Amino acid sequence: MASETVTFSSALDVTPVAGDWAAVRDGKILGLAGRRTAVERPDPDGNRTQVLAANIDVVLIVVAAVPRPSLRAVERMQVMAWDSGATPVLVVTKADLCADPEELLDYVAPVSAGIEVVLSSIADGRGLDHLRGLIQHGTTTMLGASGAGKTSLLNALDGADAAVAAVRRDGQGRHTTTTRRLFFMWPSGVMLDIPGIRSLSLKATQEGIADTFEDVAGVARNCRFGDCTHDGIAGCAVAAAVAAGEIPARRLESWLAVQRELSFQERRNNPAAMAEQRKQWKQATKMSRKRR
Ligand SMILES: Nc1nc2c(ncn2[C@@H]2O[C@H](COP(=O)(O)OP(=O)(O)OP(=O)(O)O)[C@@H](O)[C@H]2O)c(=O)[nH]1
Ligand SMILES: [Mg+2]
Ligand SMILES: [Zn+2]
Repeated sequence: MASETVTFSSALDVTPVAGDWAAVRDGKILGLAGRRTAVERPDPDGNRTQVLAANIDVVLIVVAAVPRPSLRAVERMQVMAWDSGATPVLVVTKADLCADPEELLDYVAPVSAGIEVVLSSIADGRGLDHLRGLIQHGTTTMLGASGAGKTSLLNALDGADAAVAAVRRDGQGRHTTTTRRLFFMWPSGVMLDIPGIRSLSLKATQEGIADTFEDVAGVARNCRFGDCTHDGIAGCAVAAAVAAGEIPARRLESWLAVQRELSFQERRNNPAAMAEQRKQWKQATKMSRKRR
């Protein structure tokens, strides 16, 4: 793998990120190709977005089997992955540490309806061949908390010693991986190792949410009112499905939480909509005053 330090022209209107295709001459990036997909999240300041990786085909959502993975985290990383344009796969790794992997798969089933789930372990090798098959045709990146086992997975998946030696850093410490790096995998495929994600704040779209919450969104189309708030009012198909045990209650809560987050973002990014909302709130307050 060729590696060199390049600078980029301040005339570029987009900052190059890992995964970008760049035109380089004399150590300088002159231009970038348009991005096919982009894994994004809000900047820490919340106003802009940060592109974590570009041109990714597969996003492995990596969670450790032990301690029990956070379903909320899986849902959020899934929204991020769907929104990027890539295909998410849930990887439950460190399966060797788990006494009952089947039970664990049942546990994550409600949050992985439309995606593939792979149980893996670098200790006993399970799932690795299957993952090699998934990553061989394009570029893959991994999303997951620090310590989830992302870099270990990359090492285990790759047969080429050189790349392994170059990345093997399997200390117990937090944030072992601090930079983003592309690795050419053996026999084929490219993987981008990125540091664990600390914050689960989202830059979501309705589409990403609908893909992730396919079960809830599908049923919601049957609610009697188009603007149904799904909080138990008459004609709500989602509330009925929860009551009938067809949709877990936490799934509905999760879905409502990301919806709220999305509408907050939309208002923040759209001051006119924010003003409109304020007007509506004011009116509602006035009306409730009048009624009294
Ligand atoms: N028992 C067991 N331990 C594992 C497995 N995979 C990873 N580990 C251990 O988990 C720890 C963290 O692994 P890393 O691969 O560094 O985690 P990471 O997700 O890359 O973490 P950051 O780089 O900080 O984001 C290391 O001590 C690994 O040895 C596994 O399949 N089984
Ligand atoms: Mg790492
Ligand atoms: Zn409803």
